[in-house]
Amino acid sequence: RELAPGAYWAPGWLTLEQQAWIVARFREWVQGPVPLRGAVVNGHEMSVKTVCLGWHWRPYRYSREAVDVNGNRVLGFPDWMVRLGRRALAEVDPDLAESYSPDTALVNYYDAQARMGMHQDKDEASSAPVVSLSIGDTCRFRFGNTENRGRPYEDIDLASGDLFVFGGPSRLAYHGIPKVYPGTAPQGCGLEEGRINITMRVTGLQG
Ligand code: MD3
Ligand code: FE
Repeated sequence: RELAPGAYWAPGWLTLEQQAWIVARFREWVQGPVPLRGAVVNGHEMSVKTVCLGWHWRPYRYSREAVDVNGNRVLGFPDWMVRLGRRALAEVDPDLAESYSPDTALVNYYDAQARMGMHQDKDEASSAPVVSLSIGDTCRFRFGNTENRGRPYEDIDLASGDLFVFGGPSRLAYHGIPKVYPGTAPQGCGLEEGRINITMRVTGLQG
C-alpha cells in the first residue's frame, strides 16, 4: 500500500526461508573485515549497531574504508542484493526497477532497547529510492514529514519480512524507530532476538 507519495509498504514480502537465509549472511558479514558498531553522532554512540556493504557509512559521509571503526575496507555489495533490490522496486515502480543499481547497504541491528531518533537520510548524492527490509522482532516505525522531526507523522508496526520503498517526495521524509517489541520475531526467521533492517541505497559516488 502507498503510505504517502513515493512511500510503499509490502507486509510479509520476504518468505521465512528468505529471511533465514539473509540472517545467515548477516552472521557472516559481522565476522567480516568490519564488525557491527554503533556510529557516533554528536559525541553519542547510537544504540542501533550497523555493518555496511559496498560503502561504509558514518554520519554525514560514505567511504570505502571503515575509518571510524578499524580502517578496513568494507565487504563488496553482493550481486544477489542488487537483484533483490530490483525485484523489490519492481513491486512499486517497474519502470525504475531495471536501472536501479544500489551500491551500499546499511545493515542495522536492534536489541530490545535500541532506538533510532527522527532523521532524514541526506548523505547520498542520488535521489534514487531506498529499499528497506526488516527481519526479526516487530518495531514501531514513525514516518514523518519532510519539514521537521515533529507532527504530522504516522506510526506503523514493521514486522519480519516487511518491505518498504521510499522514493520521490518521501525520500527526504523524517523517520525513526521509537520502539522494538521484544520476543515478536516469528519462528523460522533465523533471528532468536532483536531486529535486523537492511536499507539499500545509491550513494551517487564513484570509485
Ligand atoms: C524513509 N533505518 O538506516 S528503515 C536508516 O529500521 C534507517 O533501521 C530504519 O532509518 C531502520 O537510515 C528505518 C526505513 C527507512 C529507511 C530509509 C528511509 C525509511 C526511510 C529514507 C527516506 C525516508
Ligand atoms: Fe534513515
